Amino acid sequence: MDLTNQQQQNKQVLSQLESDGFSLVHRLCEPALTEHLLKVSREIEADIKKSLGTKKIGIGSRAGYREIVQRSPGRWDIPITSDQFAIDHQQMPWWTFITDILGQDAEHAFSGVVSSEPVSPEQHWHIDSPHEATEHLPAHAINVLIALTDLPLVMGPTELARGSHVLSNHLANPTLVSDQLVYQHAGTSPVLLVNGACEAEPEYCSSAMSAGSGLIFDDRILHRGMANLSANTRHVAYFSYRRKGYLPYTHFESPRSIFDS
Ligand SMILES: O=C(O)CCC(=O)C(=O)O
Repeated sequence: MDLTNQQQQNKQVLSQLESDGFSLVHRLCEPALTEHLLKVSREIEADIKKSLGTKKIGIGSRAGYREIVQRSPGRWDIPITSDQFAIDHQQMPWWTFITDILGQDAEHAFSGVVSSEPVSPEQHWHIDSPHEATEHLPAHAINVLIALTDLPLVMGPTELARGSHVLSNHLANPTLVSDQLVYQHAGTSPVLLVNGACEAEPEYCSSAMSAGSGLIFDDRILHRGMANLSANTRHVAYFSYRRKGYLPYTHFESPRSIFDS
């Protein structure tokens, strides 16, 4: 039986996710959906930043609040619930990728917007959660990152190290330290993953994205947000999903709220 174009494209995305750890899908979202996500993101971000006011906030999930984390200088992560976004995940154009990878009972873990201000620097390389076993298992969590506006290279899209979702296994490679992979650490880089081995350093991949494009990636891949060298804030919405039974614990770790008295 011949596969339709759509089926062929889906197959290619799944195969790239398995081999490279990521796939960039052009025009994943219709313009109306992209505009809606941008509008909600901007409104919620403005409210949260107003409530944050002059409260002290450091870098990283432990130094942030439940409602806002500064992932690196000038790069703000604001969680936004499905209700706030007013979306049904099963109706989203990426849902079939999620269930193909994580199973029909895949669960939404969290979502939000990452906004990097003009002149915010590039991040340190990091993964979003560590491997769970010595052998390479299928992904336990997948992220979908949607460009909410056109995102030329000068605005600093996400850069990924091709195939590093396999090489980042600290249980298989005793030279790797889990916390230094997950929590941004200046010494972490793609070459670290192959130190002492005869393998080539993973290729660095970053690409301009048009509004509505989606970057789908394995939570275990080494990646970083690039510097925003433009005059405008860069907004990307993210949607994270987990295999049923997997409990993410490294993403939002601060118990405090900006609304605490
Ligand atoms: O800003 C980006 O492109 C990626 C952000 C990220 O990976 C993070 O903050 O953990």
